[in-house]
Amino acid sequence: MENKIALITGATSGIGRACARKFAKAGYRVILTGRRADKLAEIESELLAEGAEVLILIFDVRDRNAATLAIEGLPQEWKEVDVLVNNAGLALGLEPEYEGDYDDWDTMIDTNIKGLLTMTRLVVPGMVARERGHVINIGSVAGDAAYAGGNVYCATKAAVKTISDGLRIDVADSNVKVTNVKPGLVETEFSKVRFHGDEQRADNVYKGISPLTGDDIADVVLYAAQAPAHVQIAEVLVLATHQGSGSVICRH
Ligand code: NDP
Ligand code: 8X3
Repeated sequence: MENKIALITGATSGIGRACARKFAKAGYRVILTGRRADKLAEIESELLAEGAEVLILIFDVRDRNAATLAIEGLPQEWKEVDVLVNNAGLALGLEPEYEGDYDDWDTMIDTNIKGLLTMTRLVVPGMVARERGHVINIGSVAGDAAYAGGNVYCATKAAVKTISDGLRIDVADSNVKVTNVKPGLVETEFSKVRFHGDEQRADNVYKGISPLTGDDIADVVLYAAQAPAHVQIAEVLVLATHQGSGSVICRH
């Protein structure tokens, strides 16, 4: 049998890029998506040099037509996706809800909720028809409880939890599995994006604590993907050791 195929959204950086490396190393053929063509080309060359099979797709998950064209246009030998890692996502801003930015809200909702749903809608029918597959959504500790300034971002990740639970119920009569991986503080481009490029402010988020890395989360994602056929890892919360919850972080 051919090696399994993993489709990872948001593979240009952070958790998605780490998943791309781990899945490729584990022998998966990887389909990597994102908006930044240069970053995708970089990771593609790196993985090709290591002998992996890689296909890159450049599109914005908010653009339903582009996503549809990309998935429906997959070459025949790449169509049977075994694992969909719905990772593409972001936070924008940390303002109180009553001072939030309308555009930031739209971007988070359109990416983290609607983009994830679009990818699920495009890929899961094939999984159900083939009687095999696994959707691994990257949720967050932020979806468990709101924290100061987290409001809309936290709501999008709470939605990821509910959407994961809903899908798990809807595919329970098939062999398709659904996992929601909920990381805590992971040092990636996440905070730089959240603070609109303010590196100093982004660095402060990880001061005085050993944060998780993209690799730490990729290990969990791969573990869930490789669990035996009868084992469905439904949800995993992964925190840094000195993090008690979304809002309790002990800095030394
Ligand atoms: P990064 O900013 O490093 O990576 C985000 C990835 O998402 C990039 O590859 C980016 O690619 C992609 N992306 C963002 N918007 C879009 C879009 N509209 N269309 C396609 N791709 C998009 O952050 P992380 O790796 O930390 O974040 C990955 C996921 O993990 C997110 O869902 C985030 O909410 C979640 N998470 C992160 C935590 C953290 O502390 N870092 C903790 C908990 C959850 P490009 O810009 O090239 O399109
Ligand atoms: C990302 C983790 O705590 O910054 O979802 O929201 S947090």
